[in-house]
Amino acid sequence: MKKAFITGIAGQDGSYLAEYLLTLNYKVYGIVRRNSTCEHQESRINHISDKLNIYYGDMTDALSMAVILKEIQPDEIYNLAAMSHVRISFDIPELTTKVNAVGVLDLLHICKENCPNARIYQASSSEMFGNSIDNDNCQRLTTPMKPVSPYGCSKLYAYNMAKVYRESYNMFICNGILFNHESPRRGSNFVTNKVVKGAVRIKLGLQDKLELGNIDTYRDWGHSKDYVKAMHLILNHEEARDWIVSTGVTTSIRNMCKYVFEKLELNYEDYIIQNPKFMRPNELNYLKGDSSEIREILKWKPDYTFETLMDEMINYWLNIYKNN
Ligand code: F7E
Repeated sequence: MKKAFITGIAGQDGSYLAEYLLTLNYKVYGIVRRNSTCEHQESRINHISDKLNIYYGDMTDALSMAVILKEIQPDEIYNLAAMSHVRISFDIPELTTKVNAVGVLDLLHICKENCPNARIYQASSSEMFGNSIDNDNCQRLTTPMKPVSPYGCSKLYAYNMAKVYRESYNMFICNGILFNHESPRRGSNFVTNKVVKGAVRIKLGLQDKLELGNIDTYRDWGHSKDYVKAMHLILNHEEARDWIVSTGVTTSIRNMCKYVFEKLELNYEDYIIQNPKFMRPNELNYLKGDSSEIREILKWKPDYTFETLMDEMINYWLNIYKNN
């Protein structure tokens, strides 16, 4: 039985990955942070909690991480823990750096000392590209990385450090550069779930307006369930290298709003208002990833389209509110 260790196991990606690895007969371990209100902390993994091995841990606590990894000796490590909200990273840049950058350095070094043969997946992000874009309007591994947020900078540090440890110590470390990926389990302060939840609440008469920031940016949105399968393929390939994971389809936030509201027979323009509170000091305007390598070499392809992803999220929120 292979052993997998997941940081961020209680998050959107961590919970889908844990489910997927259980179906592949892995023994799954993970860490969760201590939280003063524990009620909702593990809501995404409660349904499989009896099959998981969960420890308290934190990316900023290298001592506990070293003890846990020495004991478990995992075959595969998926580092999905992060302070993942780009706008909030402007408010808490230091914590963002400690968790997303220094925390990853600690993890890599702990692995080098305690479990050097473990295969390590680092959750890298399309936010590392900033506003860099190739002539064909795509981002790929060779596109210059010029982040425009504390979050993007922290992820770029970790990305480079993962490569340094791979090349210096011959460790099996891979970066998956994932473009935006969503699901009903997405936090509702990210734009897709915020819009879907808000539109459903408006439809049901529970809310009048929806306040957003800049709706003229573009994102390449996939489904988290498809993307965690890519993570597993990446670690099980013969070569340790970096990959782009994306749909190759880009949609503006405005068009996403239009789609969601129209599905609910509403006109988005009647309900959306802009609030500077949700604007960022600097913005990444356009993302569209070229994932041809992972499709050709690892035979990965997403099952969901933008439309089926949004439809699943709409139905999720309709069910939540209709059953309460
Ligand atoms: O924003 C705009 C916002 O917060 C998308 C994370 O998973 O993907 C995610 O980062 C766009 C931006 O995702 C609101 O300005 C408008 O242009 O859903 P988001 P993100 O910043 O792209 C990358 C790949 C990651 O790695 C990150 O961890 O939507 N927008 N109005 C808004 N965004 C939010 N959150 N809230 C609004 O009210």
